[in-house]
Amino acid sequence: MDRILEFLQPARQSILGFLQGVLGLEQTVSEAWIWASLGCSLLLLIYLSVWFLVRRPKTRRPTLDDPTTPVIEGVEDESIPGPASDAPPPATEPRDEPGPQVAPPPPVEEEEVEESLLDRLRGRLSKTHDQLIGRLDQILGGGSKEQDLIDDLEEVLVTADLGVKTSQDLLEEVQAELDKKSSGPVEIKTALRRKIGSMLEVRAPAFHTGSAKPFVIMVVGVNGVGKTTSIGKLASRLKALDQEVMLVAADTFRAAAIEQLEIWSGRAGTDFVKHKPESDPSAVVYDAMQASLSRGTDVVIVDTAGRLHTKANLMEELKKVKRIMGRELEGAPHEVLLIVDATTGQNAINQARTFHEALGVTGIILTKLDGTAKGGVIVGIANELGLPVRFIGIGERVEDLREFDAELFLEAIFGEPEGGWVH
Ligand SMILES: Nc1nc2c(ncn2[C@@H]2O[C@H](COP(=O)(O)OP(=O)(O)OP(=O)(O)O)[C@@H](O)[C@H]2O)c(=O)[nH]1
Ligand SMILES: [Mg+2]
Repeated sequence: MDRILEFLQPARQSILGFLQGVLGLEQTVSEAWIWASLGCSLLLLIYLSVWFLVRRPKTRRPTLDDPTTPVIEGVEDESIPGPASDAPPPATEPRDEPGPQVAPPPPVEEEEVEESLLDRLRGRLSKTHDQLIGRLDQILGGGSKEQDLIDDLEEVLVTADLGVKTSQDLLEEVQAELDKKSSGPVEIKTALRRKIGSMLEVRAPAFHTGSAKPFVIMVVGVNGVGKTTSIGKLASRLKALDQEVMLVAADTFRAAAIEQLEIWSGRAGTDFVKHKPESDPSAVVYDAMQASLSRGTDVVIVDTAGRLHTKANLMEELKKVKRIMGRELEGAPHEVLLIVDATTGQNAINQARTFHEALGVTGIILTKLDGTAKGGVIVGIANELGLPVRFIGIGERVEDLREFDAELFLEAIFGEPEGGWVH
């Protein structure tokens, strides 16, 4: 305290001189004025310091402008105005064509009600459950004759978007069960559950990013299915596992698409490679491959277009992008992930077939399973194309991308089996 008073002495003396000499105030009045004004100044100083600390912008995320890396021509990564992770996403540009609007990543909610994985999945898949199992229960409990039962079941399976072939396969299973005569509704339902389970268990190499460095993931799918959003969520998952991730904006169709990926990149804290809108996607990928190889990136995730500016065939463009990856790194891309929107229903199987024939898809991410009754499409895709479902999207938040677990999925859809769960 003495030190503070000593420090304030010169200020006190000069104000005292001013008040007494110029204004002619008495000694006691002048002293009161001095201490009041010094106190106010101190309070103002404290207030300004706190305000400055609270409003100070957050630290920028890391970018490719690391001085240890050689400058890569065409990689526009310096001075990217990355948004603060908790700032509201900026407004996005209007689309060049009609289609789903660009969705900036939703804000990260810090507090979430504790909910088990199964409960959450059940909640999100409730419409598919109602469409498939709710109706199934009605039919099985209705005491219909055998042929009526088969007809009704067929209708349920087809309208639940399992696809014609898959529905037929399942009906054969039901027929075999009915032929046993001793089978009732419970046995039929159990047989269906078992058969759907075996359809979902596709034999495929595991999704293991450690098998190559960098592990290159090419993400494809028609526009609006959730490619960019799924990439953002996947990047966050990988970053949480301490992987060095690079996101690549090879969907150059519109500026907003690049911006959207950049926001996700900022949130997850990944490297980011982009060119100008409308530039050649292959050139972006070439730069990204070079950069990731020189930096020792663990995982490179490439966002691609669902449509093009030119009349060029989308599949031909994507094949070219894929070739560039393989040319720069043998074996790349290590995973070609097809994003499929569950709400598309039956059409999703056709889309998947087209992409698979052109690009050799290695896995599926099925998005928007929340709020749709068409979740059965997952069974059709797995069964008809023999492609593994790697992840499912059950919402727009980061944590809404889930590794696909066939058993958990069945539990969520079918509900508790006879005799309860074995824990
Ligand atoms: N409800 C829900 N919405 C999702 C899910 N995944 C993505 N979306 C939403 O789907 C919309 C389209 O997602 P994008 O990631 O922009 O799709 P895209 O395939 O990159 O679209 P283009 O870049 O136009 O080809 C956005 O509004 C997303 O928030 C999901 O699992 N559930
Ligand atoms: Mg996109």
